[in-house]
Order: sequence, then structure tokens, then C-alpha cells
Amino acid sequence: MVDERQGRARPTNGESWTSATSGYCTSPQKRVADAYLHAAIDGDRTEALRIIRDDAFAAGLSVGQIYLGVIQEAQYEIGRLWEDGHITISQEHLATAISQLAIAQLYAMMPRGSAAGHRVLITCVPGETHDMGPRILADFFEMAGFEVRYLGADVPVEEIINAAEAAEPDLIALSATMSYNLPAFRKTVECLRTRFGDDVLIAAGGQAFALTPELLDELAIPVRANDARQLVEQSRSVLGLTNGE
Ligand code: B12
Repeated sequence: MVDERQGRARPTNGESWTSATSGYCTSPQKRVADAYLHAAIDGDRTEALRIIRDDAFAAGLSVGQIYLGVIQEAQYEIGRLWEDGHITISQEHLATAISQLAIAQLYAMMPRGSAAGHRVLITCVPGETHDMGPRILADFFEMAGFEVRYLGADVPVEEIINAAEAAEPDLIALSATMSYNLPAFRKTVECLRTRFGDDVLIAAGGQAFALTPELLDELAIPVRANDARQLVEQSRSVLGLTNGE
């Protein structure tokens, strides 16, 4: 059955999640995303990666569309299916591990823009273990020709400072998914400004801010975005990069 509010298929009356979603998707991107979601939750790595490597490109999808419209969408749906009790944590783990492989496969295939001569440091805030978001940011920046330093999950604030000292980035991107990691986000911003001055360029984002956007105003965070594509566009304009640079 299709749940009109969310525009998504939802299992009802003992229907399994697979039968509920099959046949629902319309656009080529949704058909690929649905097929990928099925294979990922079934734990079928070979099939899931074949869908990304073959079907997604055959459907005319760009690398950016595959990252956001297939893999990110699948991860969001996995969260909803887990939250609604339709899949187990082990199925979430199976699928997420496959999505990490799919991203690695896309990384090897992605186009790279001309060097923008700018460097970005990307990291999760301390305590944050959701790292697929910032990892996709890193790939989008590299596609746009930026030099990327990606630290990953749950990085202590001192190590974020050390990495920034070593890399001298033009932009530091901080990612938080869980609201209970927002105090660590605030501390990280304060420590970065104490060490590098108030004009250190900080970007912030992740699902934690969907619930608390006012924190970005309170801390006067200059660069914000909802996804990787928006962040690269924002960063380019804040860094004064024009098309072709
Ligand atoms: C995979 C996953 C996990 C994995 C993470 C593995 C990994 N290496 O990443 C594990 C198993 C570790 C995990 C643990 C938990 N999880 Co979890 N998880 C997920 C899941 C299913 C997918 C996450 C993902 O990959 N998303 C896809 C990425 C690409 O999207 P994204 O993070 O939003 O990133 C994009 C944007 O937000 C933005 N963005 C992100 N960072 C930044 C930074 C900047 C600067 C900018 C500009 C933009 C930006 O751009 C990104 C790319 O486009 C989500 C569901 C969901 N809705 O995301 C639940 C979810 C986030 N998890 C949830 C929960 C509750 C937990 C646990 C507390 C469960 C538990 N009881 O233990 C723990 C907490 C662990 C911790 N301390 O952090 C809930 C959070 C609900 C809430 N907000 O409170 C969710 C929403 C599931 C649900 N529907 O309930 N989880």
C-alpha cells in the first residue's frame, strides 16, 4: 500500500516490506533506488554493486544523482524501516556496509573537476558515529576539484585542531547527526575559534540541525547546507570561486 503522506510504500496487514515497495517506483532513479534498497537490505553485495555499476548508469543517472538519489535515499529509507520495526539492526548493518562499498566503488568512477586550489577539512564532531554523510561530502568536494582531508567518525576536538593545524584548510566542515552530540559541536566551534580566530571558515550540517537550526544562528555559522551538492555550491560562493575555477 502507498502511504500518500510520505509518498512511500508501507507494509500493511502482515505485508512484508519487500512486497509493499515493489512496483511502486516510477522514475528511473526511483526504480534504481528501489532495486538497490532491496539488494542492500537482503545483504546481496554483488547484486547491489552491480545495480550501482551497471543499472544506475544505464538509467542515465549522474554520479551525483547516484550518491544522493540512490545511496543516501536508501540509507534514509533503511532508517525509517528500522524505526518502524520492519527491518532489524542486522539488516541495517548489512545494508549500511554495502552502501560504504558502493561509495568506494563510485569514488573510483567519479569525475574530478579541475583543481580549485582550495582545501577542505571534513569531520564528524566528537561522539558522532554516523560518518556516511561527511564521507559523501568529501567525495563531492573532490569531484569539484577541492583538496580534501577527511577525518571520519567520532574525532576528539584536540585531534580536529591538530588536523586543521597540519592541513591549513580554507574551510572546516563539521557533521552532527544525533542531537546529543550538539554540545560537542558547540565546544568544537569554540575551540576552533580560540585557536584560529573568529574568522576561521566553518561549515556545519547533518540531521541534528534539522531539529535545532537556531544553534547555527546562535554560533553564527557562515556555511550551512542540507546535502553535499548544496554544500559545495555554498562553499564555492563563500570562497569566491566562479564557474570554471
Ligand atoms: C547507518 C545508521 C547508523 C549506523 C552508522 C554507521 C556509519 N558508519 O555511518 C550506526 C549503527 C553506527 C548507527 C548508530 C545509531 N543510530 Co543510526 N542511523 C543510521 C541510518 C540508517 C543511516 C545514516 C546514513 O548513512 N545516512 C545517509 C547520509 C548520507 O545522510 P546524512 O547523514 O543525512 O548526510 C547528508 C546531510 O545530512 C548533509 N550533511 C551531513 N553532515 C553534514 C555536514 C555539513 C557541514 C553539511 C553542510 C551538511 C552535512 O549532507 C550529507 C550528504 O548529502 C540513519 C537513518 C537516516 N535518516 O539517516 C539512522 C539514524 C540517524 N540513527 C538513529 C539512532 C537513534 C541511532 C542510535 C542512537 C541507535 C542506538 N540506540 O544505538 C545509534 C547512535 C550512535 C551514535 N552515538 O552516533 C536515528 C536518529 C534519530 C534521532 N535524530 O534522534 C536514525 C534517524 C534512525 C531512525 N529513523 O530512527 N546508526
